[in-house]
Amino acid sequence: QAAKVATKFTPAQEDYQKVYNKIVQLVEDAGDYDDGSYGPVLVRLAWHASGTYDKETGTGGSNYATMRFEPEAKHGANNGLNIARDIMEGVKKEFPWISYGDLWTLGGVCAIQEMSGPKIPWRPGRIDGFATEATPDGRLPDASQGADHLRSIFYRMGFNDQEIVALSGAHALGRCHTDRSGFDGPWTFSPTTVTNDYFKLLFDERWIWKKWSGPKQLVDKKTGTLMMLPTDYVLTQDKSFKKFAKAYADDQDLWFKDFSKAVSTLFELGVPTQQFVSSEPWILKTKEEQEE
Ligand code: CCH
Repeated sequence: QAAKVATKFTPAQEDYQKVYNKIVQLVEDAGDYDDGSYGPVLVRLAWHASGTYDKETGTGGSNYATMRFEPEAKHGANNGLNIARDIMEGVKKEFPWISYGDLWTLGGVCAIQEMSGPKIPWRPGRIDGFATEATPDGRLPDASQGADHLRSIFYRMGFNDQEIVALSGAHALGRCHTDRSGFDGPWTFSPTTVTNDYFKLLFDERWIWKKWSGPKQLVDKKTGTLMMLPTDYVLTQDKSFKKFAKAYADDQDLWFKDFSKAVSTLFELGVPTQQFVSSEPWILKTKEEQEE
């Protein structure tokens, strides 16, 4: 009689689609949070897990999910992301075979797609690393700074000016929380829907410095309810950034196309190509598409 050989479970695309669907379900079950959804904070988790990449040393990025460890979990830039990590823990319980890096980036993909955004090509292959691989503080952008800072942070990840502007459009989603970053307010009137309103508002509204004891930020003069960070506003002030920001304000399809490409690249930073299970990223289906 042949001996029983323990075979390792090799998940296929349909298994990752199941994880995607579980994220959708947990976010729905969680109900009204913040402006109505956990989606934005899941996008921020995926971005902060990836944006620590340094192309010179090949360190950081989404591969090892080092935000699980202190001190990275406690870096000021990651304040509040424990909320997103906790939601993802519920998914991990049902699909223990998925790595945290894959799970968190898939959470970002799922959130963007389900909030009416473009498809984000994604593929699995990230592995769980160790605390020794955690990145030093200061790799993520500081919102109080200007164009030089934005360039030095994003060029370090390997992005150019066009990609910096395209990625910044993610601020169509979510809001700032005084107990997390110190800043306050949402960027748009529809913070749980992916639109190019961030770019439109940057140009269409009059932005004035907020009079308060908090960190320097702008508010829209008309309603006083929207906000821009100094790093957002600089996209209208720097000549090179402005050209792209204007183009995205005028053409949502163009921004969707460029945003999709840049986010897909962002979420793969730091992952050696040979680790990916497929040579091309996949397009996972939205909940709505599966109901058709
Ligand atoms: Fe961001 N972001 N972000 N951001 N961000 C904040 C919130 C979100 C900067 C600073 C802040 C990107 C780029 C930048 C999201 C996605 C992206 C907050 C408020 C600050 C501050 C945190 C709080 O108080 O809760 C700076 C500086 C940059 C420089 O470029 C990029 C790139 C992305 C994604 C591609 C999302 C989404 C949020 C909302 C989170 C929430 O909880 O609502």
